[in-house]
Amino acid sequence: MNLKHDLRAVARLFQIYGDFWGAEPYGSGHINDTYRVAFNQGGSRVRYIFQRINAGVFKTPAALMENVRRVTAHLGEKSAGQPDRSRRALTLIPTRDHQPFALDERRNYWRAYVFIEEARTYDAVESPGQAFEAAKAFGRFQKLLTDLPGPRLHDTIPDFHHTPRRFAALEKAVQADAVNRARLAAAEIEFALGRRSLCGVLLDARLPERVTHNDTKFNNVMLDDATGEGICVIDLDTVMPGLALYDFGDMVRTATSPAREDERDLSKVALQFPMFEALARGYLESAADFLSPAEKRWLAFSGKLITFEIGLRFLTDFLTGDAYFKVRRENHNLDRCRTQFRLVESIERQEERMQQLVESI
Ligand code: ADP
Ligand code: GN1
Ligand code: MG
Repeated sequence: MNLKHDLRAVARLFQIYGDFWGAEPYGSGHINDTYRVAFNQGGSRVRYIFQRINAGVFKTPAALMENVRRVTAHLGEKSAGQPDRSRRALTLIPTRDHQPFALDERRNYWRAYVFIEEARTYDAVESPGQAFEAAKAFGRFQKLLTDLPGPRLHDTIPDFHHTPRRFAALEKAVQADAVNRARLAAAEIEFALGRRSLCGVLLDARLPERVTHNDTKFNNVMLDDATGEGICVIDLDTVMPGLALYDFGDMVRTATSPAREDERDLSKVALQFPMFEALARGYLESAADFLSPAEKRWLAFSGKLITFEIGLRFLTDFLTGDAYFKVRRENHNLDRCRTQFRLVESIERQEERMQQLVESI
């Protein structure tokens, strides 16, 4: 296979023994370049995940990797002694000079992880059972990090979930209309601009800062093939100080509708109440004892806010020429925006019932 990068050369930078076997692009993330890389170690095939960190998105990769190193070490300690320890937290492979990341000749930043076998991610949720397991895993992730020793983690992307600033960025993109696409998105622009009042609600609610994941989309948790358990939370680039509700909100965004994020048939996009119920129950099973009453009060709302926020980001990226999210077809970011806004509408119709459910748990 013809790869963009020389993975064999990259592999030599890490403390991995045995013979390079092969590498292939892997996963469907929007940000980094991910490869599955195999080695022959004593006659067995052993696999790793290699990732080139997107330096356009992450301006301080060394600080980011410092966060990842601290967080994975802490989670690893917490699962010490458990049977499947190396499948329950990401394990970083150090470089030959004992660093958590390597720089190649072209100044690309690379990291390597132990490959988690017999588990997988899903781009769309298939059952309430999956939603429950994913939410329980993300809740546990937050809980295990409540006692992460100091100092405060780095902000890998400042204001990542600052919805009012995301809204302002959209307004600016609409005004500039740099690639002449506003005419293709008139309805979506109107939808967004009409909901300004949503943006500041959580910021005004005076909720506690916690260590949060900030990108808890459904395909960022691995489900065990045999048991279905949410065995490992992955994609730790945005683990940083944040609100617990950002994480719950992103679960609602990605694990209540069975449609893919870029589905073009919008009739498939809707919040399915049993999925929401499973998420709320799964999340609260691990997080209820550390969440404050105020955080619980805004759980149902957070889904609408984060869905709206990511919709704003897709729309902004569409209007500015797809500089941020990877796209694979024409109008891809507009399609993604449309599913988000359709889901916001679906949530608006069910909000009261969602709120009642959360209060009853
Ligand atoms: P991105 O930031 O681009 O979304 P991810 O870290 O989520 O990148 O990785 C992309 C995909 O690679 C994931 O959805 C998952 O399927 C797979 N993956 C990532 N890390 C591992 C791992 N340690 N073991 C097995 N699969 C992994
Ligand atoms: C990106 O890396 P990935 O694909 O898991 C993005 C998230 C968005 C998501 C939308 C660092 O997540 O914030 O919610 O796409 N990550 C970053 O699918 O911007
Ligand atoms: Mg991902």
